[in-house]
Amino acid sequence: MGGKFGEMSTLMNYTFQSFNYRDRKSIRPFYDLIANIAAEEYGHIELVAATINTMLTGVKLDDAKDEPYKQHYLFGGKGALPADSHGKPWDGSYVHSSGDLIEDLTHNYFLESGARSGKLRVYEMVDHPAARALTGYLLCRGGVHQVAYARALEHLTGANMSKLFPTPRIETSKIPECKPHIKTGEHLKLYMFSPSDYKEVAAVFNGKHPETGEDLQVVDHAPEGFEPVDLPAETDVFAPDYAPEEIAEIAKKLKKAAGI
Ligand code: MN3
Repeated sequence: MGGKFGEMSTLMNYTFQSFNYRDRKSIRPFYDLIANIAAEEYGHIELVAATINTMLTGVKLDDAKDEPYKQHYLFGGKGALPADSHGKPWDGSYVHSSGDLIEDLTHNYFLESGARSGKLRVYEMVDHPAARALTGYLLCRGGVHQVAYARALEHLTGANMSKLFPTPRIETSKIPECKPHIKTGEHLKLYMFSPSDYKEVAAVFNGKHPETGEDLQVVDHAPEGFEPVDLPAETDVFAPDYAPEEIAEIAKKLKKAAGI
């Protein structure tokens, strides 16, 4: 999750660009776009972490000997870490926040294009159902963000990014795990993470989806989400401890004392 084109990078690029955004009053619609996509990316890192934790559940340490990234087991206790697939830590130099809106939006379009290419390759590499479900969902949502930055640039410069740089050329609808999300319109929606604060995003995110020709939509609430899966303890790496029942007993006593 911590590669140059991974979810840590999309989250932190849009977060810093929105924090650094000046003259918001005059050019608010583009701020609203970047800030809301940043908010969604926070959910994406949680989702990737949940998938990594799911995939590492029940893996024997013996089987991890040949893994290229052993820190998942040795340091991470079968959990996610902000590093790429080789174990190189995520790096703040992956953030591009230049102070020039058109430069940043162009960077973001390129970032989402690279992210989509990476996900398509991951999809081909894996057969674990959790990994494929994850890539299916993120391809769908990353596709929306790619379209969003393309629309922003089109409004500002007239350049049709989807025609100028049509990459990757594999349509979202070709991936089976994307189909349930396309059915519910997830490929068309940009979410607002406040019903009242970001209404100007509708001035930028509009028009037709370049792949399907359907109308793009702004939705005035956050995505629904789902109940997180409570994964079992992994006692061979002491996660949460070699005797998790002792911690559970302490938690029980603390709750009782707090009247919970
Ligand atoms: Mn994302």
